[in-house]
Amino acid sequence: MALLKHQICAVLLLMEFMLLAAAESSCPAYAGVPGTPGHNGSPGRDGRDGFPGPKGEKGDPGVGAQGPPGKIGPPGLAGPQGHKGNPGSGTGVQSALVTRLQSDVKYLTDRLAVVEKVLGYHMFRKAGQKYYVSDGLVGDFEKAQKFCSDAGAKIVLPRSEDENKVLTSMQAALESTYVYVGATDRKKEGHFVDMSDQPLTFTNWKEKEPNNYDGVEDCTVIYKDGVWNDINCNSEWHVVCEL
Ligand SMILES: [Ca+2]
Ligand SMILES: [Ca+2]
Repeated sequence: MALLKHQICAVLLLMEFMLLAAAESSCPAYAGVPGTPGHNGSPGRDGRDGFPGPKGEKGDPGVGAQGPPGKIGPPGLAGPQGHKGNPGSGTGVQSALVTRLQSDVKYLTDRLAVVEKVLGYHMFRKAGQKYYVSDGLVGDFEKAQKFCSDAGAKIVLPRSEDENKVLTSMQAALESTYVYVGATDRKKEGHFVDMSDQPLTFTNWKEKEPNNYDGVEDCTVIYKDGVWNDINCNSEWHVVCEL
């Protein structure tokens, strides 16, 4: 009996609760009479700092006058020694290189001009830095001198044993008994000089030559065997020039 009483009470309480919930959600509310405004409250505490704002625009340059220079400061301490630098490439090195290249170009240009001239002759031989050239011309010493001078050259004159051998081989190719050599003693008997009136630095006189035979031998020729002989300048022999 007591149990039934408790169950009935629980059901009644549940129904009351459901009626109250339904009333909260579906019954219209009625506004009461507005009350009087309250007094202002006390100021709140300071808030936290805000985030930084965006960066402003760059300002105009100042117009103030430049102040006087300051005093020279004390010398600083010497720093540690630096690493070894790369090879320099300054204007001094470049200038020296340009000068060297210009010199090389001039040398090659001059040599090329000589070689081109040499190629215009019937026969030529290289003797050191010189070239011996011939067109097979035969004439007296004056004619030989003019022929070579007109070619911008001089009558051949060996300056060493090697050059003398080159001329000898060329003489054999020309099938010539004699070839004029650019040495004379026309200005001073017995004193042979080259075509620039300079003393000879190399000679290859045949034994007992120069002998100025009959007192008329002031010019020079080279034999097939390479030895030299003074001879009459009016006799005609092969002409070889040197460039
Ligand atoms: Ca003589
Ligand atoms: Ca002689």
